[in-house]
Amino acid sequence: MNKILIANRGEIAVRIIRACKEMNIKTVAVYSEIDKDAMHTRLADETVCIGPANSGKSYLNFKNIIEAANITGADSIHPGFGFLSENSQFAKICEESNIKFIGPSYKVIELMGNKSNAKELMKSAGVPVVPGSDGSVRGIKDAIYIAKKIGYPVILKAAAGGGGKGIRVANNQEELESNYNLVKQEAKLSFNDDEIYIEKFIKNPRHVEIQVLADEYGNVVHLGERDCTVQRKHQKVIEETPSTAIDEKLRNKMGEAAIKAVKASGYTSCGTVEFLVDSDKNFYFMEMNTRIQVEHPITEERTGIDIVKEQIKIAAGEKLKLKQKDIEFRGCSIECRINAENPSKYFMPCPGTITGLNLPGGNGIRIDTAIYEGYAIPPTYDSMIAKIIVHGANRNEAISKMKRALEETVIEGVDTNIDFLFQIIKNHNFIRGDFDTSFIENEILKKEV
Ligand code: MV4
Repeated sequence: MNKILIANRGEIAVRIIRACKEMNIKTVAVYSEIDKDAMHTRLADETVCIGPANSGKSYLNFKNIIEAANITGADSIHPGFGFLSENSQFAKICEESNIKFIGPSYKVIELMGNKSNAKELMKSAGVPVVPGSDGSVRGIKDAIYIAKKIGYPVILKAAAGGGGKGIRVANNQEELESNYNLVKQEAKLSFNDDEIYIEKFIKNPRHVEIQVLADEYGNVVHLGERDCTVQRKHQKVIEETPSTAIDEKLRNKMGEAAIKAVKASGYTSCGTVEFLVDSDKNFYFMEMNTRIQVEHPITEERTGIDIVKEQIKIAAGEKLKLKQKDIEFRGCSIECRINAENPSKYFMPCPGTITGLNLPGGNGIRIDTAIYEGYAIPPTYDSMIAKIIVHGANRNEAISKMKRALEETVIEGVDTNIDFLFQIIKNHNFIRGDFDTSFIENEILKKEV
């Protein structure tokens, strides 16, 4: 690999450019008209404007991105996360254009994109799944029959969904009958695919995911878990590793299940296997994310492994040098996502120019960001502007570091969620590791202000 085009923006584009520089790989940034002065545009060796601010016409524009790769002689494309990262059609077009897509094959992206098919495959591979329909539901009668068998409450999910879009809970048959059509309509509208599946609703679960690396020769390792239970409206807010919900024994079991999932699907590249963990410590496969994720740095801090470099080496056809027994898990790492938004106004995004900036530093603190003083955060893209990642010998130390880091942080000119993050970090139940997916709604938002 000689030259990588990064088909993304913001902190992940910067993260990838940095990995390339350390590997002596040339970089091409693509940017929309509004991102002319963005950090990723400034850091890359070459830049190509791929269209107007609207991401449909720029960061999602297949034709312009492929053309940018051809013009600059880039031999590969890193999609980052979001945008084209899980678009199997784009991955296919890269392959047909003789450009290496840095990620799994388009066939695996397609397979995992249908959550119902992915679940069936996992079930047959012996990975634990939530009881529910065998594949998709055939009709309302089928749904009622399955719900009776597994017992209420049940959850209806769009097969093409994921990450929280197109899901609804039904507590009884009446709710099932009304929600069935609603989810089908939502699925049709959002994904142009009205396939849905049904499963037992797990109350107050934890979201625990396993990071994996798989090369093109069948070598697979897992890099432990991330606990992403602290979310608001399906947006992760704080992630940590290790999870306070699992112990060494469960980590090994979930790691082995994740490796099984990877091998059963022929997955290559870095990826994440998402599980729900219930209050009795049972775990169930949810979905697989076929990309590098926002929260990958906490795994890097805890294992000392550069996941983006590993991902690039795998795409270049190298063999994984890492062996499972050599992977060590050290201390605790926590990430806070800083968003330009106003928590007291329903978390409304707050774009604007950064007039003053002081980012934290010192022992055990890492900042992944693409902002700088004077930078104008455009209103066009998502509001996440920085990630604070801490690493400490244990969870208490990591929490202390995060408190200090949040206190040191000054971002002027736009509203941010820094005070909101601080409320979570100092919350008694958070400190005790006692929370589930309802934590922000029930413990933070109901009680304060
Ligand atoms: C569930 C569930 C309970 N039971 N499935 C939400 C997004 C998607 N990734 C899966 N989701 C859920 N699936 C069963 N069978 C609860 C959720 C869920 C959730 C999961 C992880 C983190 C936060 C969540 C918030 C609400 C619901």
